[in-house]
Amino acid sequence: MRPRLYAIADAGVLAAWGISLEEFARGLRAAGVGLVQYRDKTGSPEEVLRAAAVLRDVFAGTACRLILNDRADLAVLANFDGVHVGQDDLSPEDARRVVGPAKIVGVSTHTDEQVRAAEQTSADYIAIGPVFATGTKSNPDPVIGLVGVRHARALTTKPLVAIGGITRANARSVIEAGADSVAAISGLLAEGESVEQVARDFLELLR
Ligand code: TZP
Ligand code: MG
Repeated sequence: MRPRLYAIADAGVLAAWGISLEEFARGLRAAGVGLVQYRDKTGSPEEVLRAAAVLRDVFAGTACRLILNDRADLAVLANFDGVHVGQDDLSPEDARRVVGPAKIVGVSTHTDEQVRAAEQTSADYIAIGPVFATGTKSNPDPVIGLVGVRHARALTTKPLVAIGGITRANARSVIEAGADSVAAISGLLAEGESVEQVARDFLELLR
């Protein structure tokens, strides 16, 4: 299954918007989002586990898969469905050793070379980006554009997730460039609109 929308709940972004994780997650759930990542670049391990438990509760009884950013060990402890590693985290193979064969391992890539390398691993999906300029990531890699998505598509048959600056306005073009899914962080937040409505819009325009 390759869900079209990969919603990322980023602790820092939610704090900046003054939205609780629970409220955000309830919006995603109401919209029927099928894949959610929790990303916290500053929290302690126990804080991350507490947040993970909130997500587990909100999505209980749904088929939504929950992925933890960076930390394979905490993904297991939180009973999440998988882990997402970047180029500076555990390698996909080491993450796989921690989470086991049944869980999802995703890996971030930023260049053709990294996509080629990720293709040779047991990663279940490959994320490529930043597609567009993003204010969410500190020290982002160079923007790859839709042409970078097309390159990545040609280099892997694994599910391809595009990330970075993706909004409702450009999401369709990213899928047309060959991505299976679009990941969105700040693109899910819009002044005066509910998370549920924005997520519903994404799902509708990506159908
Ligand atoms: N990896 C590449 S860009 C990015 C990550 C984690 C941040 C994307 O955030 P946004 O708000 O969807 O542009
Ligand atoms: Mg990481």
